[in-house]
Amino acid sequence: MYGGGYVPAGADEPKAPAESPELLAQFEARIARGEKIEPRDWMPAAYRKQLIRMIEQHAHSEIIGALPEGTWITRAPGFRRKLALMAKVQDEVGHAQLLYSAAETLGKSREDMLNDLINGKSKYSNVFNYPAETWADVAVIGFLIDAAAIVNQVANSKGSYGPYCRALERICYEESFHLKQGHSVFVWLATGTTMQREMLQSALNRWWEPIMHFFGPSDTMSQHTETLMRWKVKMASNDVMRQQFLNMYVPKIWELGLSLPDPELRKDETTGQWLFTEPNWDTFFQVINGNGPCNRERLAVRKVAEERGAWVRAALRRADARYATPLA
Ligand code: BYC
Repeated sequence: MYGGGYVPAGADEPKAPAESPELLAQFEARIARGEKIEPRDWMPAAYRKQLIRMIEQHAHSEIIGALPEGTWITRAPGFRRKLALMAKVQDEVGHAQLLYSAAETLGKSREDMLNDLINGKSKYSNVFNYPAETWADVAVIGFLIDAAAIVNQVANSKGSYGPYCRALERICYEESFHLKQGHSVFVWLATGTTMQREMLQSALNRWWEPIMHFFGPSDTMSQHTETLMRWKVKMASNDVMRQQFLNMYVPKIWELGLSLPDPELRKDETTGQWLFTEPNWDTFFQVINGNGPCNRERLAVRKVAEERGAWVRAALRRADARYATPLA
């Protein structure tokens, strides 16, 4: 359903027709009609390349994203919280599985994707380059980062590439559980002792700018939005998604008596748009290009995991299996 990247050796693989204006027009007409593009359908090389880039980054974000919360499993306050967090972190790794399978249908092997992650060639979400300093960070990640991801994923699950959309639909079901888990911890701390509230407020202050960055650079700076929206890979621009998030979640934060570290943040009732201080985009580009507080540590952990797991992968590999060659 999601994958299908492997084909038996010697399978018949017809050569894809070269790109032509007619094929491109037919492809774009299918997208305009709302049809899903499937792995063996003709697609322009640029569509394939963009999808690989985006799905691969998304998959990496899930496995790297398991790390900050993962560090709190052993320290969760109580058995119920520990069980829920363990299940949540495990789900995130499962999401990576779904997404790597979806990206494999486009012709890039999982091994190449993981190598590109470890050697720093591929990006992953900015937010996972920050430490989870306290238990309140787990609340902020589970509530607000999962909420931000849901805004992005619900929209893009209506997109054009079948395997990615189906993976996103399933991921969203699980993310709604994650959001409940995060919200429960968040409300517990917000309505707890003074010390708990202060810990939550401090986590919120630290995470706010990374969360604003999460949706990507503002539309005037975004490189890929125009192409990706034309081909319905992205169903809304970075700014539109950021606005949706602010609209849905700022009131929920304020109603708990918490503040956000942006004096300009307010809804303009005449336009319905949220006004906010533009986050520092230099910081964002530093972080996504390897210079955030935890980038080196995150990749080092992944590298060790890859090295230690090599014998398991070797034991499971079928000698006659190979990756499908892309059809376009
Ligand atoms: N972080 O042209 P733009 C989760 C890069 S995990 C890092 O606007 P695009 C969870 C961008 O790649 C869910 N890099 O890009 C897991 C591009 O660089 P390259 C994570 C970013 O693609 C565990 C450059 O900036 N969600 O929920 O049109 C625990 C220019 O940007 C970011 C996804 O991965 C960023 N935030 O739009 C808890 C969603 N933003 O590639 C929770 C899938 C931008 O040219 N991805 N860049 O070198 C997307 O929807 C889109 O790729 C983005 C960016 C909206 C993020």
